Amino acid sequence: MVTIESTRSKLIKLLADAKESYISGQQLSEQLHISRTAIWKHMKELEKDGYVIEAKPKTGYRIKHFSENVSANTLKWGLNTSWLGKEIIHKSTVSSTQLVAHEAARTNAAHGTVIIADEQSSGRGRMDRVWHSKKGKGIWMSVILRPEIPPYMAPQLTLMTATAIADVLDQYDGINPKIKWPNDILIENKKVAGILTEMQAEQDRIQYVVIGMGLNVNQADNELPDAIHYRATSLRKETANEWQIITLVQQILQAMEAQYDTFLKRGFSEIKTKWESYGFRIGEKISYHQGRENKQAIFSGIAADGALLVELANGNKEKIYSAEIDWFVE
Ligand code: BTX
Repeated sequence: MVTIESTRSKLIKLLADAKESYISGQQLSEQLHISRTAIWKHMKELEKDGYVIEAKPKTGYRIKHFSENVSANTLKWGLNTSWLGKEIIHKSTVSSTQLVAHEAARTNAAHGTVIIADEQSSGRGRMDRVWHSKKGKGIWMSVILRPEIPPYMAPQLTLMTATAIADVLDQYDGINPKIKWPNDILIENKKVAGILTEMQAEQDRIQYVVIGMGLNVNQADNELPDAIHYRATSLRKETANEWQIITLVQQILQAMEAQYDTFLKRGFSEIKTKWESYGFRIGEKISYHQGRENKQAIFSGIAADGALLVELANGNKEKIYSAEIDWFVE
């Protein structure tokens, strides 16, 4: 089935590939198998979504400016996935994309549905901590998954998502992402992204999982709140560039879909290896509290079930599921 969206995605790709040159209406109509009038109508729709298109009589069309307006359309056009983000719900302001996602999942939203907002008034982290989500400055997004895996494996999805985001950031020069177990992404020891996985499950079956991710993109130094200023960063702060939110969202969804498909087909081991290649402080000494005990051990990797693995001074290995970890012990 050829949908309007896939036609429009192909149209954008053709125009993008042509760079500065014009492509004639005739050529576009032949390649997309639609009439020249239909091409013209698609161009008008693209303009409504913020693209600037130049139409030159007897010559053709070219894109002068790609849209920077985040909308369900602009996110979908050019998105190269087969199931993730086929349904995108974009809102300008929400309390939390997690809440919208839970609501959508309860009312049967499909596997792979994405909820994204420009701004969250009550963005949340783990254990009801606050997640600052300044308008238009970052990616505040939740993904609904319906994985056919037992509930105990759900934490692996958090590690998978962190690895996908790290993979995307790692492609860019000057960005060296690290993942702080289990779910924070750091650049130069400062948090640039966090992931929050929430699940609705019965004893042995997952109904759905909502994976929320927050990525600081275009905040300037003074746009990160005082409370987190010294522990947080944004891509703009790290590179002194403005970043394209649409492109980053598309890259993250593409990476996440690929990792998820690998995970279902071949299990967790490839993701685990990749995660470990980004692991913050792997091979180094960390200090942690378990109950009243304060322990020190070498962080040696993650276990197949996603737990943190440490090696004690006596050579014994131990799994840690939740502990207060002091990452910065010398
Ligand atoms: P977390 O509990 O690991 O991190 C929360 C902590 O991170 C806060 O207590 C604060 O110290 C710090 N923090 C808050 N906002 C920021 C920020 N913008 N950048 C860096 N550090 C910050 C991590 O939880 C999981 C966060 C998930 C956020 C996404 S956004 C889309 C989705 N909707 C939603 O409400 N939450 C998720």
